[in-house]
Amino acid sequence: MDLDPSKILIRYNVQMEKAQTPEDMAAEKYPKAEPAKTISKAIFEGEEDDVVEGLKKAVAAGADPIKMIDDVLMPGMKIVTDLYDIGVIFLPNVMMSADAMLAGIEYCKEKSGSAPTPKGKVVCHVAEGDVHDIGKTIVAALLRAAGYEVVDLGRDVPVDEVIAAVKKEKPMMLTGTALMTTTMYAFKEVNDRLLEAGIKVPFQCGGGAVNQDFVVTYELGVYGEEAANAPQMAEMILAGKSLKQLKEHFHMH
Ligand code: B12
Repeated sequence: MDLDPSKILIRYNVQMEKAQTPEDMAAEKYPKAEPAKTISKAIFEGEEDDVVEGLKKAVAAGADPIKMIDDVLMPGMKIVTDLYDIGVIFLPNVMMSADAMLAGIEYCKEKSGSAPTPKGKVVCHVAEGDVHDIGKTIVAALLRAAGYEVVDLGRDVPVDEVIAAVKKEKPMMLTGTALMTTTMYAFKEVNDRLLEAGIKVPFQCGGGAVNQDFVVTYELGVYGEEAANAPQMAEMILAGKSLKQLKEHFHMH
């Protein structure tokens, strides 16, 4: 019998993966419609100018710049992080893509023209010890775009600084971002210190490391899965919803 074992002992899925370049794999994930396709490709390639150029054309053709953040820029960035997660591309690629996406967000913010009187004040920060600030930057951008004044404390913010800022600014809401399982515990400390000071501000927490199971362990915490949940929660606070109602809305039971 002239059987060739190399033809039998093949995992076709592995062979497929090897034959594809990262560019091919990204191309398969791009949305089919324009301008999302061109802009997603520009994000993947880290081409800031092309991202902004694509947005300019879309806005000139009547697209809502704020909707472009949610509908085009965020899904475009997700393609990049998904490919990073399965080991197809590496950190420098992610960083370049994030910069291109953030340039797009800046452009959309400028184009939207901010509301004359802010609807309320929100303090945003990244947990002490954590430098991952891309998600926080998106959260702050969406809040600003939705008409809120944002006091952005930046990344790796000591608990003391968060407490001092909340006392000074008296925000309607506080946000926290943590991407590492080691840094998210700072949120519990912030919670305890706020309660000690008698401040019951809703504290929405998100970021890669954070999940609902963790956030429910501290009283002021409300879990936020996506950046878009931040302006949604701010709207609910304006509408008079209590902390309990916010938790009921954002937490799966
Ligand atoms: C980019 C990146 C970096 C960049 C960060 C640059 C920057 N300016 O942010 C650099 C290169 C600096 C970096 C450094 C490190 N990193 Co890093 N990094 C990443 C990476 C690839 C992407 C993170 C990211 O930006 N995602 C995109 C953003 C948009 O997602 P996001 O923040 O989660 O935000 C989304 C939601 O969560 C939500 N959200 C976020 N915050 C909030 C808040 C509210 C209120 C709401 C409603 C929603 C919300 O909104 C966003 C969009 O919807 C991840 C891997 C991954 N795939 O996630 C690793 C990762 C986070 N890094 C990791 C590690 C370990 C490190 C280092 C320690 C590496 C090292 N040995 O030096 C250092 C950390 C240094 C430090 N002290 O912080 C680990 C963390 C592991 C863990 N679970 O603890 C990860 C998961 C990689 C891994 N798989 O191991 N990193």
